[in-house]
Amino acid sequence: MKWLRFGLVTVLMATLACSGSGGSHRGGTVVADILDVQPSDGPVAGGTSVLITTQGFTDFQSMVPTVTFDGNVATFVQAPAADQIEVITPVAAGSGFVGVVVTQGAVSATRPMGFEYTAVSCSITSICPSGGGLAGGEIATILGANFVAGMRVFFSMESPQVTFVSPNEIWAEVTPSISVGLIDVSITDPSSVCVFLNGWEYKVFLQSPDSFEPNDTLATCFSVGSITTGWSATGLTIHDAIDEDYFCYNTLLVPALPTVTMTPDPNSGNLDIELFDAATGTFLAGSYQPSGPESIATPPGATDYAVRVFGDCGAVGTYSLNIQ
Ligand SMILES: [Ca+2]
Ligand SMILES: [Ca+2]
Ligand SMILES: [Ca+2]
Repeated sequence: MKWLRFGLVTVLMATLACSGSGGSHRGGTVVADILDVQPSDGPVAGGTSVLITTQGFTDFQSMVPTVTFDGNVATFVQAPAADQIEVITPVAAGSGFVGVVVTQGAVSATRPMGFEYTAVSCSITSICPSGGGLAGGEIATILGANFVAGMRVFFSMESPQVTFVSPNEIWAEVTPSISVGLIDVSITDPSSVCVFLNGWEYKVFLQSPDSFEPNDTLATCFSVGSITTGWSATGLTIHDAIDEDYFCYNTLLVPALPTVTMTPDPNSGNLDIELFDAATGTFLAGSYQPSGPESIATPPGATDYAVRVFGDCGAVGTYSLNIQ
């Protein structure tokens, strides 16, 4: 190719020298060529800034050409030199090599296989929350890599509302389902599909508000009083994605500082706990196991404490609480 191109340039220069004008015709045929496309590859989603170097065209700075990739028009950015043009690649139908064509009036040059669209597969690393009711409607935050605008998201069906936030984050409305259980969540674009196995769980929520509500803030915590012989309750619920349960206790008269243990029912979502100084609101400690019980030993330094129970990422569930 190098020799071929050198030869073509030589012919062109010879032609120019012979004609003695700015015309670039040889034997009635327009001699124009694409000498270089840099970079020569980019993702199927388009958006790659490409510098194209040519020969045999009229000054691009005075007459902007049209550039196509596989017939799709690229977005003009600038003509940094008379024989160079910078464009943004359009979206491709799929991966593979495509022809690049520069057209300026009646003059045109083609570089077959001048650009390769590469399939960059997306990946999903987490979905938050990780489950919800059969009615759907939650806006799930999907984190991962290589997301592009226009991607389609599938839960039980295709999500009707998808928001591209960044190459690492997409928001998507969860679709309804007629059956409970784990499903795979997938994201597709024209070039690839990425799947998050068991990415979403449809559940039947049986939780209803417990008898200690409302206790969603430190100020409205349910006070269990002084922990002299311990305190416990069962059948407590984080009944929806925004429920939080605060329980306050006092240690002024206790012989030893108690340990707070929250035990979720086996079918509950991931529940966590945090401990605060109830008088100042200062965060003291948190316990965030991915499943199972959470436990925090009350640290010294305060007399009024508050434990906060909440669902990770909107999780719900039934739990018991023991302060002893
Ligand atoms: Ca509750
Ligand atoms: Ca509550
Ligand atoms: Ca947990």
